Amino acid sequence: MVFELTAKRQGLNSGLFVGTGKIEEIKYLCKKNQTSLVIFGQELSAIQQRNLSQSFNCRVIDRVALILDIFALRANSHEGKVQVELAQLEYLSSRLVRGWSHLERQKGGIGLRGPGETQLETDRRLIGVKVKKLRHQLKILEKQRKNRRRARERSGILNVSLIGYTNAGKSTIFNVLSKSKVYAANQLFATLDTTSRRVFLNKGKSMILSDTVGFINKLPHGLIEAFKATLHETVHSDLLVHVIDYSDENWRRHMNDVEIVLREVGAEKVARINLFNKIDIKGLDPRVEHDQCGRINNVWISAENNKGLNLLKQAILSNVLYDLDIGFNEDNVDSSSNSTNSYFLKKNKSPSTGSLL
Ligand SMILES: Nc1nc2c(ncn2[C@@H]2O[C@H](COP(=O)(O)OP(=O)(O)OP(=O)(O)O)[C@@H](O)[C@H]2O)c(=O)[nH]1
Ligand SMILES: [Mg+2]
Repeated sequence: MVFELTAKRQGLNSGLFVGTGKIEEIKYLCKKNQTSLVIFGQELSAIQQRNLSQSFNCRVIDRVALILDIFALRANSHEGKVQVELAQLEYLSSRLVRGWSHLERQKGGIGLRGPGETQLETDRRLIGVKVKKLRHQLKILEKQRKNRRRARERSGILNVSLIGYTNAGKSTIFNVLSKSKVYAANQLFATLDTTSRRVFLNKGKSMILSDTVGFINKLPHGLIEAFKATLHETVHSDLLVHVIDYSDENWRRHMNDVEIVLREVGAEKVARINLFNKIDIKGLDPRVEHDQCGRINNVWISAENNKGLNLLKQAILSNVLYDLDIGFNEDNVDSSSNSTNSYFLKKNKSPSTGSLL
């Protein structure tokens, strides 16, 4: 990155997004640094993007395009790729506006175009066809995902999802707990695909732990739409572990951003544990806090240094035992009774099997 600028504005300039003074400043910097790309940290309209690009004489992209680009780089699985492509096409179709003169020209011709169609109409039609195809593919994948989830639910085992702002340390925690090697790195959206593993909590008690895609402030709506199936996994969890980067000075704001996405996917009511990670950076020791009902609702850990992960397991069990109305103490956790495993039978079977408890 060559330069970074911020601007405070009361109202937005509809044609150029920022004021003419700022435009001149950026223009000067672009020329001086021979800049090839300018990224706006906000969402731009197609017209603004075109006008800015013409002013700066280089490519201009907005926040949504940047996030989509990162997602496209990280997509590994077939489903991930389809989801990202769908979000990209939806974004692109909203960008196809009158104003790029070549799109307005009428081009009859052999092959793709119908007679008299403008380039703009052709592009829209082709995108529409592709979007329909991708949606259909996603529907099939969603069905498979649903079946897998049902099978998991039938097995009656506790489902716990690690959720949170991107780069908070979800995958690192997942790897330590499940002894896996999913990709964890100091970058945005390192994880796109949900990975699930069985993790043992204590003597014979276990859970299915899922590592999920990270959230970000103002996650583009198109992406939430495309990733709905993946995000809905969180809605069907028994418990969410909200991972927070406690070393980040903006952690409160990030927590709030996560809440907004959870609300958007309908997961705001799922039971929650707040997991404050990276305490090593702040030189703190692992600890827990209880809520009024005695459940552990806040845990401080360092996944990197493997400190406090047992406290997280205890917190998960305390929530499960609370649901079972058993109450939490170390005896319950360590006893060889399989009461916590029965929790899932209670949840998923008919009332008559509740006696299994
Ligand atoms: N110092 C420190 N660094 C950590 C800790 N936990 C994770 N990290 C680092 O934080 C970075 C992000 O970790 P990830 O586990 O990939 O984060 P994530 O939440 O899965 O991120 P996304 O998949 O992008 O949403 C990595 O460089 C980790 O090494 C910790 O406890 N302490
Ligand atoms: Mg990750």
